[in-house]
Amino acid sequence: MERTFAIIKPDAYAAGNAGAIIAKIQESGLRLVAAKTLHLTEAQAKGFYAVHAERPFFGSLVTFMTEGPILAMILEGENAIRRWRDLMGPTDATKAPKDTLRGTFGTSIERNATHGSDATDTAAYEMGFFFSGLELADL
Ligand code: FUP
Repeated sequence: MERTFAIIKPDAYAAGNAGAIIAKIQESGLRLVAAKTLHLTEAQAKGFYAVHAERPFFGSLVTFMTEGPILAMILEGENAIRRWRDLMGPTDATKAPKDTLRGTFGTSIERNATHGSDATDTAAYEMGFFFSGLELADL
């Protein structure tokens, strides 16, 4: 059993697509362990994406991620990290297959609807960034 961290990003949340994305999660057999809506501050978005701080798209990415509310989630299942990334599709929504979440709900490489951790170490870090041990006890 594995857990991963997922976000419904401001574009998909504002467009009213959170419900459809959660339905896809549940159809896939992944378990929605925890979820909360929040509106990231600039400092929080910069902290979350610190690994990309030197990249040319960093400023624009932070502006996008703070433009409105997001839904932060923890998903659980066998191979949850891989399965959630397969459901999302590739980073660039314009190149993502139409049966993926990014292909369906995203519109560009930046406005790509969803986030998912890419490995066990980043999943652990990202879950801890958004959720406390108290919130996850007994889930
Ligand atoms: P992913 O793991 O698919 O979310 O992609 P990355 O970790 O490479 O990138 C993180 C986020 O940065 C992407 F979701 C969108 C944004 N990004 C851009 O805006 N432009 C780029 O050229 C690459 C990534």
